[in-house]
Amino acid sequence: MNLNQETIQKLAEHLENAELQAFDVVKITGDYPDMDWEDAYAIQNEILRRKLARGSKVVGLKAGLTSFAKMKQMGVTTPVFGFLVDYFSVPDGGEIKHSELIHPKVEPEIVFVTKKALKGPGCHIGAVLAATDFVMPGIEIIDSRYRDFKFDLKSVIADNCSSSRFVLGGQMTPVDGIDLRTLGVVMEKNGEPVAIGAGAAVLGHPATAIAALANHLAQYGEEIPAGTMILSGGATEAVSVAPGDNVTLRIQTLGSCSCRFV
Ligand code: 0L1
Ligand code: MG
Repeated sequence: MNLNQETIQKLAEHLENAELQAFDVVKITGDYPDMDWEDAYAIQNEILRRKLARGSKVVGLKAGLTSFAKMKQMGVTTPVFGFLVDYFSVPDGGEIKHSELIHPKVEPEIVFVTKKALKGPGCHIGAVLAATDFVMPGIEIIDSRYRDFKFDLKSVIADNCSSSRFVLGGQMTPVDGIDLRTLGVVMEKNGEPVAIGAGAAVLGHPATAIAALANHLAQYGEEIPAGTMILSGGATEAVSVAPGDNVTLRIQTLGSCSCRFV
């Protein structure tokens, strides 16, 4: 690690204030070019610690930047991982106040819920599928705290990977007998398809993103506990939304979910 604890706390407060008060900031590596990967996750963990201290609960985890479309959109080559807390959750068909966010975008995701713990290193898609209770559709609402979504990977990790809100819905679908790679994904904005993809867009198979998360946590001696909900990453590029927009995600076999920006 290159940053001291005081700096980590200061940067966590800075980024969390930007999230809670909905203002944008410039990427933090501009002022702290020596920040390393451990520092980036330490800042993210400090943001989590602050939220837990105020009574928030962790309700899931996420993998981000897992599709080739997203990697290309953001100019990066590696996935990132973050946490989801209770107030990020929006009911299916629910409203999201655009004014509480900075510049939200929506992503269509295949969501996993585990029934057994997953532990790396060496976690692979076979282990993930065996440990999956069910999958379902999820819309992730990302809202980078960085001006115009301009960042580098370390800045994004520190910012909890742009996590902001999510909507789950559709059918709780067991993975036996379905090929997650070939499931069609259609995201509509105001009734028009705006992003179209398939499960394989996420690292070739969306379970790969869950295995990557387990292998990432193993570096810290942690695992994915049984009963964890995990967003596997956008299957297409993220799409900007404005007040008044209705978003519906349809995933073949898994059903649909929706939300409205007000
Ligand atoms: O969930 C995601 O793929 C987002 C990761 C962070 C980068 C971004 O804001 O697009
Ligand atoms: Mg995402």
